Amino acid sequence: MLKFSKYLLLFGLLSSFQSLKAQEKPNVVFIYCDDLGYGDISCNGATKISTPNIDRIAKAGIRFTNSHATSSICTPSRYALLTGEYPWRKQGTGIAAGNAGSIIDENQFTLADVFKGAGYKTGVVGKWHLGLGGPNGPDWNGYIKPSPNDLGFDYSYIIPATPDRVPCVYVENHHVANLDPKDPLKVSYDAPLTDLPIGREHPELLKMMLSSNQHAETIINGISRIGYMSGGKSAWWKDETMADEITEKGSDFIKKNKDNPFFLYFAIQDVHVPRAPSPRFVGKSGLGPRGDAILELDYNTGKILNLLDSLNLTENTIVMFSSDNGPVLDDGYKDDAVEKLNGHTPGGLMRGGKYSKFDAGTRMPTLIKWPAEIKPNQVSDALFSQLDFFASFASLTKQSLPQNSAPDSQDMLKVLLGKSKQGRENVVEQSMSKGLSLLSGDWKYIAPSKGPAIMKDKNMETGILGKAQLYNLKDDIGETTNLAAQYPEKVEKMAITLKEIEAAHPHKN
Ligand code: NG6
Ligand code: CA
Repeated sequence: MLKFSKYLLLFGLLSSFQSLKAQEKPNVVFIYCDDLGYGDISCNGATKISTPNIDRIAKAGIRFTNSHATSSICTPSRYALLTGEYPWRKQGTGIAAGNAGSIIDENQFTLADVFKGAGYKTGVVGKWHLGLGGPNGPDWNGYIKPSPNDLGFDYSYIIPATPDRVPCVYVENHHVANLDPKDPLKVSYDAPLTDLPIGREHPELLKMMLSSNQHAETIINGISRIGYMSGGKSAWWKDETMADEITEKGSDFIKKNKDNPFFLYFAIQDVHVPRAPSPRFVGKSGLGPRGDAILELDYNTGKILNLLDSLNLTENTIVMFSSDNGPVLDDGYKDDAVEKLNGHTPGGLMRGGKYSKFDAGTRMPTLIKWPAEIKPNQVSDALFSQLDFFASFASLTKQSLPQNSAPDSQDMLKVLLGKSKQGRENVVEQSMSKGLSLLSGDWKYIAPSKGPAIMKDKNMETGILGKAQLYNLKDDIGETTNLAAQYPEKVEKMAITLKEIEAAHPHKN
């Protein structure tokens, strides 16, 4: 009997040792959406739209209420996420053209490298928007380098820039996917390439009408885009199947790697313009295509969660959910986003949105679950930045970081696991107009800057020009009352802190 229980004890010890081992290397799936606002999901208070699958993540883990992208636009936020460096430290991190060269240096240590160093298989599917190839951009018809595969990812299947920008093709690892060499792909952001119609000349060919001239160039799939392209027809994407295809590629990556630790950066394009979700969702939200795209996003989030369930991976997989910048309604296409809003508040209680200096621009929906380690149903108001995933995952996977890498990332592992609510002391927010703001404790300081960002959408103001602004977010989360004149010392102190942060780690290249 004694012998038997001894074995039992030994067995118990061994299995707990093994599970501890496994928990050092949980799988990580990071669902990073595009232009989704804090208030766009029902677990953050949306009442006009329901997102039950996204809410599953919140229920099973932590919902963060004060977590930030570094910027209110895409490229810099994604740069910061993958490098742990404030994007404004480096030149050329603004919204990237579709033929831009790689913004991340090939020898820069990335978030994917952290996981790779820990023995993970790493993959990115979805929107990249960080440039490809050398300084003159990629060779679309040849071997593309650097691609994400040169930046720490073992596998990539990406939209090179944005869905509203050419080229309208996917890049898989180092090549344009499904390209027929007999029909080479040409891309230009300067000169029109003459053989394909362009939106501003052929509105009769458009299935999505334009609300401004920003997408008035090459028409692909009845939608005109930013930039010119021609050729490569066999490789063209179809907007209506894009989310399904990305989800399928992500699912394939998970299935293929189910027996080893993996990191999947699942950068789904919803709910960026052009909003052309699958017909399955059209008309279903009652809020027009933007709402329908949110339903599509929720559905595909559910697909990923269900896949993890069916593969028995849920327990030891971290699922994180966030967005690259705040919401925008009318962003150049007539898609009823304003007309059918129906009282929905994409930015939650915050003011502003995409491009903006106000908090809806960078305060992001942020959810995390990891059943093996994180207790369900938590809400955390800790100040967190997407910069911090880098150092936190290095800490989780016990990786030390090379010198000068991820200079702005802080180890917030305890916060991410719900074991502490002691977040950052401060975070810097960047707007489209490159204006910087500092959030610290209850206070937000917006530095005077030349501004303004382009903003035609009257519901999403961009900021006040030329003057310092100070808001107490505890009393005034909607940033309605500028207290700068009332607290000049606070303004001065925060301005100095911001300058100090700016000067702290010059970009090294
Ligand atoms: C802007 C585009 C907008 C969108 C955005 C990128 C104009 C006037 N506007 O410059 O349509 O493409 O860039 O969005 O061209 S983001 O989410 O990738 O930052
Ligand atoms: Ca975006």
